[in-house]
Amino acid sequence: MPFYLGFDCSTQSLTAVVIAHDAGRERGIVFASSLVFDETLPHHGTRSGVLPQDDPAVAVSPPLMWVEALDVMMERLAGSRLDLGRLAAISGAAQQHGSVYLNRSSAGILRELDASRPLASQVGAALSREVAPIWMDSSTAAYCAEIAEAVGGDDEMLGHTGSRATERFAGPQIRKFFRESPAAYEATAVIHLVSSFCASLLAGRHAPLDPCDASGMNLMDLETRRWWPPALDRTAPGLASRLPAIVPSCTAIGTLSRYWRERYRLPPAKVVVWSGDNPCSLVGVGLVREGILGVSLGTSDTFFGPMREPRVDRSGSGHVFGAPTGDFMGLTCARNGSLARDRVRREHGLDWDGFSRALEIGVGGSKGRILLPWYEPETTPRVLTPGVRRFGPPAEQPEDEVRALVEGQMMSLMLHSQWMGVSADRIHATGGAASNPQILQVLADVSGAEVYRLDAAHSAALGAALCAARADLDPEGRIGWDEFVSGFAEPVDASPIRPDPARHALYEELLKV
Ligand code: XUL
Repeated sequence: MPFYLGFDCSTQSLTAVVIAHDAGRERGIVFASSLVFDETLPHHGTRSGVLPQDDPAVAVSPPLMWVEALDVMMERLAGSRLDLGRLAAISGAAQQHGSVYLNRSSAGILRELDASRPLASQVGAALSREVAPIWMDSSTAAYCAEIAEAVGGDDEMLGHTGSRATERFAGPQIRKFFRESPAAYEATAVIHLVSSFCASLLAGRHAPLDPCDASGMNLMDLETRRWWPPALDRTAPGLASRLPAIVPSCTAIGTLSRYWRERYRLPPAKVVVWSGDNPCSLVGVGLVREGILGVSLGTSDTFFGPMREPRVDRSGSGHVFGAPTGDFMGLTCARNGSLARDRVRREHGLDWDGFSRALEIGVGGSKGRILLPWYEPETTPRVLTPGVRRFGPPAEQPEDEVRALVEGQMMSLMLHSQWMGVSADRIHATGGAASNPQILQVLADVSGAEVYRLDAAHSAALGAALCAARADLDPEGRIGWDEFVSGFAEPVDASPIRPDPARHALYEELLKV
């Protein structure tokens, strides 16, 4: 049976997952390994994968760290007991929005990589910028405003690209580079996202982007899945000739270059276009048709799901990206997730068991109390002045406050995801707080959907491995995605958490409030 390799080059680590898949019933994960950049490659000087800066708004990482990590991970794979002769295709996911800048020698350097020398010692000479701005950067507000105004306003940008001009997106980052380092921009021949940069290293030539990751740049037209000329022109001169092509997701774009075949005795496996981590996670947690939504309950809470049509969030806080299935995905992120749950828990002197008990004994609907926990400025809805907002009668017991908080969070997530126009009968929940059944019960009651818990530890890398398999086994897409991912993205518990109809009716009323 063939093997498929998926990487996930995230902010803090590189993960590799190998699956066995032949489109039949026998399938599964046969290898998984992660390396944490700060620990394995400390000489790059990163903290949590990011280079320390004086200006807190600036977030950059060294691309050579990702290059070296790929080399180390391939060595690990080659040293494993896996029969890598069976490796048929490779793809990957990467943190979205980060941009990598390469010079005119880069095409030759990628083509001529010498298998006797480490990758990073050769690729350094291909960069026109030593650092890559990443998704945590928030230093481009002025450039976002310039670009938005020049294309005809935020609504125009939103309507075409799926997001308003967004600080962490690659387009505004590119404009900042062009305006602040014009000579270095001039010396730049190709601008990659982290995903297409990594794919280029594997294929030994400049790789294209897929529409999912390209939609996180404020440069691609969602309808046509092509670069949107007005945005290119207003972002930086000569940008069209510096961007990679866009090809459909799960497309084979070449074969593993001589460097990898000679250095690690790997076969000439197909290299499949890489994508962003969120789109790959969508596949990795089984969200392959409209009607299933995902909720990731972590430091921040994220609501995401497939959409057949590219509907956009006119309020400007949600994003629409492409999905690897060829559809679209909506994503809404609330910053005050576990952060707020932890604050309320500590304020009432509760441990997590106590927090769960409080949720259990509290009354559904909290007797009309609603708590909006904006301890930090909030992205969804946009709240610039932080502070907790309370409505209804004052809390008498800790459980009043705990329930009002979790209900407020879940109602807010539902309300601010309505723009996706997706009615979900099923929610796949992931993230640390998804191990708490009482929180998931509130989610089920508020949404009216059945909630399944999924283990998403390696979901992006798994999604990428599934895309690699898809490109090799079923490039025409004859097998339904549901069937293609079954056996991989399966719920942890056999039975879901079901909504209570009476409580759901109550929340429908409260949502109006
Ligand atoms: C999504 C986003 C992050 C990065 C992190 O818009 O900025 O989720 O993809 O990896």
